[in-house]
Formats: sequence, C-alpha cells, structure tokens
Amino acid sequence: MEARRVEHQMTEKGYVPVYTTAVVEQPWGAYTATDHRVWESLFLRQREILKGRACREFIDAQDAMGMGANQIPKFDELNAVLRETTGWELIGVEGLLPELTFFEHLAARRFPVTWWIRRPDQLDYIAEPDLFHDLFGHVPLLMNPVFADYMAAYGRGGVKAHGCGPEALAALTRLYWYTVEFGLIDTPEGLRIYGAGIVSSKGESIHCLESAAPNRIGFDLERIMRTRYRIDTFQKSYFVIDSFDQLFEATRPDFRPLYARLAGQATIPAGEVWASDRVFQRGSGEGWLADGDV
Ligand code: HBI
Ligand code: FE
Repeated sequence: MEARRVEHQMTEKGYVPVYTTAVVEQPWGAYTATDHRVWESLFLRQREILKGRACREFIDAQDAMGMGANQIPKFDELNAVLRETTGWELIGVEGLLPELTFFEHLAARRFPVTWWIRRPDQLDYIAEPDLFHDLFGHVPLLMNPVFADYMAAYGRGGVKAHGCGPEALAALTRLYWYTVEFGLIDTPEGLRIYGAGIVSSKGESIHCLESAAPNRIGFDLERIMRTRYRIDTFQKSYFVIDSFDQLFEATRPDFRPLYARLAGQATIPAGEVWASDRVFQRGSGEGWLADGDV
C-alpha cells in the first residue's frame, strides 16, 4: 500500500510531512498479512520487555481493553470499551496534526490514532508516530480515569495557550514530552514506565530504567516547562511522578502566570541536573530510593 504514507512536501527545510487534518475511517480490511505480523511481533516483544518495567495501570488497561497480539485491533471495538470507561474515543488520522487541531481533539476527549503501521524493517525505530506507537503506547492509559482527565485538561490548556504566544506553546509541548511521551512513575515496587514514547520502544524501555546515563528527576512543572529535549536519541533526563493524581493536580491551575514567569527565564539543556532536583538512583526494578530516603 503505497498511497497510505503521509505526503511530504519540499520546503526550504527539506521534505516535511504535510500536516493533514482529515479524520479517516480505519481501513481495517486493507491491512495486509504483513501489517498484522508487524503488530504481532511488536506487541509480543514489548509485552515481554514491559514485565516489571511498565506501570501496572498500563498493562492492566491493555488487557482490559482486549488489546491482543493476534491482529491489529479495530478502533470500533476499542471505542466501545473506552467510551464506557472514561468517555474517550479514538479517531483515525494520517499522521501528525497541527497543534491546535490536536489540542481541540484532546479537549473533546478524542484521541487521534495514526491508522497505518510501520514496515517490518522499522521495528526498532520510526521517526513519526504510527499505529503501534499511538495504539499500543498512548491508548491504554486513556482507560485510567485520572490520566484520562489529565489528557483532556491538557487539550483545553493547549487551546488556551494558542493565544499566549510561542513560549507558552513551547512550554506545553515540553510538558507533553516529559509526561505523556517519556514519563516515569515511582511505585512501591520501584520506578515504572508510563510514557508512550518509552513503552512503544524496546531500546528506550531498557535504557530509561537500567542505564546509568540518563537523569531521573522528580516531577516539577516549572522545571519541565523549561527543559529542552531531543527527538532523535534516547532522553538525557526523565521526570518521575509519584502518582497520576500528582500530575493532574499540578496541572490544574491556570498556566498564564506561569507562562509570564517563563518568558523571562532561560531554558535548561536536556542533560543538566540542579542541586534542587530530587534525583532518583538507577536500579533494577527493586530497591529504588530517592536521594532523600538514603
Ligand atoms: N498530532 N496526531 C498527532 N499526534 C501527536 O502526538 C501530536 C500531533 N500534533 C502535535 C503534537 N503531537 C505535539 O505538538 C504535542 O507536543 C502537542
Ligand atoms: Fe506520541
């Protein structure tokens, strides 16, 4: 299926994807045997890797939605469960949406899912979001009532931020990056993954918990909104929440005074650690301690 790929357009930046805003019906009957095999391989591989690494809420939600390995799930079937549980709905899209369109969907509890899946030679890495990243990575936590509300609130915040200038948008994008995409959560069993960018990546699932290289820093809203990030390598820093409630509560206030303060402050390089950061030590799933606990 050649026509399915996002179109690209030549600009002064080189070929960039055309940000189509269309909502499309999932063309489920058009998936090939290869497409289903790619889903199956990735699903089985990640579920194995995520044992003891992903948070319980993520794994339980995947099971509860009936997301399985044997075939690409049907959006309609997932939607029946999702609507009933948290009022969210999946919609099919071609790929990345313009920010405002994306925010408007989230605010209305619609999660855009890229309908096409990567090729067999792209199992380890693909630059743009595909069906595996969106469905396997993002959708399960929409079953969690608190996380589901956080995502909708994030969308409303995004719509509001659109009138507040590019700095506000940059700050909100960093918040999404360091929570929804690359977030870690501290649990009684140890640090666990909840970010979609991590759970959908074999390499990063191991790296974020087991490598000595990255920083693991306690969640701090303003700190996150100032921290730059890389999109083409494993993260240099991850931010750790104590609970989804903490995430939701911290992002409840109006961000406008915060944006005003941020406008006068420098951004922070991705790998930098501050004395005021609450740093989590590396561990192998057990015996994780915050510095303050030692
Ligand atoms: N569009 N389909 C889709 N999926 C995303 O995750 C997405 C997007 N558009 C913009 C966007 N993400 C980012 O700008 C977020 O930081 C908001
Ligand atoms: Fe994503």
